[in-house]
Amino acid sequence: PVRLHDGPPARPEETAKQVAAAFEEAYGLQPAGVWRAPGRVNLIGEHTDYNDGLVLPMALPWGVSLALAPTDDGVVEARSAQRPGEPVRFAPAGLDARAPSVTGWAAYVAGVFWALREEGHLADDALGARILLDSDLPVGAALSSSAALECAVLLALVDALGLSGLAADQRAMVRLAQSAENRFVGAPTGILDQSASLRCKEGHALFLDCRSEGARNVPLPLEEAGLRLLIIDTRVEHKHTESGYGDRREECERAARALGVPALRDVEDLAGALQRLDDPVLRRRVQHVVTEIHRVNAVVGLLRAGRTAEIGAVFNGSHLSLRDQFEVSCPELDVAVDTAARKGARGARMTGGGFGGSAIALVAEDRLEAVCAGVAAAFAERRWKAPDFRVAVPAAGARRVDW
Ligand code: GAF
Repeated sequence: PVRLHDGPPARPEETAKQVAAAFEEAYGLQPAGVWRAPGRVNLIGEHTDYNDGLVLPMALPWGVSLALAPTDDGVVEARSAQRPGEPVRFAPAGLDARAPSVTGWAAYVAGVFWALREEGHLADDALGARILLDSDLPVGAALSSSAALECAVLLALVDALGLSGLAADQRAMVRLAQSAENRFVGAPTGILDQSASLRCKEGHALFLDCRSEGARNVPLPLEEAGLRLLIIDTRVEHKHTESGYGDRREECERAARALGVPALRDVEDLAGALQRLDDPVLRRRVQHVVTEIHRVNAVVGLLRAGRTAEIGAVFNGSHLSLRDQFEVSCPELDVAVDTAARKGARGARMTGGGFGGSAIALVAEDRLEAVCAGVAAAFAERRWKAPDFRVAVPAAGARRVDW
């Protein structure tokens, strides 16, 4: 039998207690608190966020837990349980986005300090911090480990420093975390991941309009419908800083300019728009974005009507569109999706940016074992790395965790 990844995730309170103890041991002082920000899967609405479109993510029970204490020595020292013996130090007042001196995982930490200073929230040059973090999210699996890290740092600072204006404004928090990623780390992402990490609710998906930033928490009663949401991590690492993601974004912007609309969200007559574009590549990109936005509305409609199992068919359509029109899938994602469907999943699709990472499959409880076994066998036949399986439930957004 195929074993699911490590069983259920650790209880956040248990993790918080361990992270606080590790913090005290590393720094010899008490943290001001422990905060936790989750990763996400996007149920539908892929590559629509930077086209001002609609998305429907849910937060995962896996995430980044982080202990923090502010200091007045002007230095941030950060440690990660995943990189023992590698503390990173930087002075927030000396950070420069044009000449980044902090790289790797710590760039996401530094990016948040940089963005807070840039927006005028951290004027004091003497402000520093001690940070210790622990993550149970795989890196490069398209489950949003970077946004979870940014959001954990941001929420911890907002809370520990009493930045009440920001604390009361989730949209501003999202934009700040996005600016850390876009302008400091250099990955041109939209607002999907940070919104999911900060704004999701337990038991719900987040129906987000990326233009107005208005959002609703939509109930997602998977278990009640006898369904499981399976995450298949292909273990092909994806990165947003590499060219594919930026190229797609640029193609969408070019198509919107050619069509004379502010964003592809504004294309009303798809057939007419396709006729007006000469470039077949741009036609494919537009076809995906416009139909994907319709698919988000379709899934929300089905959920509201209590027809939960039927969202699987819409997942299948989304995957084909991402594979053939937007061209961001890869052989491992295609095999995971096709095999899941053949073994009885109600639907499956790649999730996140693509070019590797994870697929999601909606599976009836009694087909779970067969789907996992089928996908594992299909990967083994091709001599690919064994995929990693997790069953996800819609979890809470970022919060302080007391124990
Ligand atoms: C990545 C990005 F970070 C998101 O902003 C979004 O564009 C997604 O890819 C594709 O839907 O996760």
